[in-house]
Amino acid sequence: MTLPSAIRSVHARRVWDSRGRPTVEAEVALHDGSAGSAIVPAGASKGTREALELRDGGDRFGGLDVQCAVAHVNGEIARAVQGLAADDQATLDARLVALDGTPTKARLGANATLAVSMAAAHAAAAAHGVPLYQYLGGADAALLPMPQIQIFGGGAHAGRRVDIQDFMVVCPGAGSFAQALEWTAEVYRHAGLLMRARGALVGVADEGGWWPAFDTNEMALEALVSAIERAGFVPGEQVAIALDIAASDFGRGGRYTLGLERRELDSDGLIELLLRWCERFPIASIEDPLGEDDAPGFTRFTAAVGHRLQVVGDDFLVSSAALVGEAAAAGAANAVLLKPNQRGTLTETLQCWDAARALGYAGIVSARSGETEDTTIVHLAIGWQAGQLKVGSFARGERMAKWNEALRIEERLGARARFAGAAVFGRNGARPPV
Ligand code: 2PG
Ligand code: MG
Repeated sequence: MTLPSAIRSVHARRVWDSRGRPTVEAEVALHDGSAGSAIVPAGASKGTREALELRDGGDRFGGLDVQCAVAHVNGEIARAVQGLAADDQATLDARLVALDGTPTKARLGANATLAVSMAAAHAAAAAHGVPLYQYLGGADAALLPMPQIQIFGGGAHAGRRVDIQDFMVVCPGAGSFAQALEWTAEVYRHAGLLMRARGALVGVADEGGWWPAFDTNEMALEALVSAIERAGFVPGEQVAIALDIAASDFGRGGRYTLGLERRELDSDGLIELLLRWCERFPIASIEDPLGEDDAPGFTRFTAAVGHRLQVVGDDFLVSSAALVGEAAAAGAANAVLLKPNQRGTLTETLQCWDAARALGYAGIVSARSGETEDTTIVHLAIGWQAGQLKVGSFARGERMAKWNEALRIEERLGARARFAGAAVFGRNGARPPV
């Protein structure tokens, strides 16, 4: 007998992301007539241990076409998953992993496998007649995440105009997700006014943050504090700073080059610089403070500040349960960024979050710098009760689609909705900044 939730057909097509690059969309249709679709995002500052995104190479679109990944979905993958129950995600994803047969999804491409993994989850939610966040998290899924929202872009997302990649804000003082967005909207607006008043031409970087026209990295931090104050908020209490240093982009082997300031630093030098910033500025969270290959640096940095702020591994941990286990044993980082395309299936990403949560790590579900209108990650953040969500800035449709989706869910949950609030920074001994 065919289950109603059994997969009837899978179809993929090439669509385009926010950088105008090709990416993979998959549609999964079930025997009961339900269907779901999802689009895979793409990073620019990637960890070397991420699952492999299959690109065609050659001349077209700078070698970035995804016709091979699309063909894999429409051929091999479609045949292999037909008849599987879409609402048995673990079995479906295990089939995708086994079919690929490599440790990094190098054969079929993590973009091919993830598109199907996510589309199947959407189809399963539809078959159960509930929104995806509720399908994933059950009736308890009512925790709205603390948003991390970029105000200035930098690093690989802004032609390396400044070294640091993401200058973001979080709102530990806000009482709801909707209020955190309102506050961030004011900070973003004031940051734009401030740049214009300085004569710094205002455009936006890859994720919608203001283009970083600064002479030093510290000037960006000072401007961010000014924007928070001009918007009428108490820095550190109501609105605090979150940074993604993305240090792997300017350092290897414990040697770091700050291009903007023409400075070479070793691991200890970079740690010292970041610790000074943590003293001077109301910073609540720092992502990838050291390079992905600098585990000892991560341990030293976490020992120095991990009791009072969030230290996040992104390129360092690449959403891997195994790497989180190793990091925890070494006291490196106390939070993990969760990006499904770093692994290539939802199940493996959730395994990372389960492992991290059990070890006392905080979790931040995150978009990539190359995004689309797909809002799956919002449902993951709420359904998995991650507590935090990073999507980029407060501009551009591919970012706003996600913030607006979370707003709709908060409204739909009504009195049941809870906001993660300042408590998210309180795990693992870390406390919110004052
Ligand atoms: C990151 C992300 C989002 P990318 O480093 O956290 O800012 O960037 O998708 O380019 O890796
Ligand atoms: Mg990052």
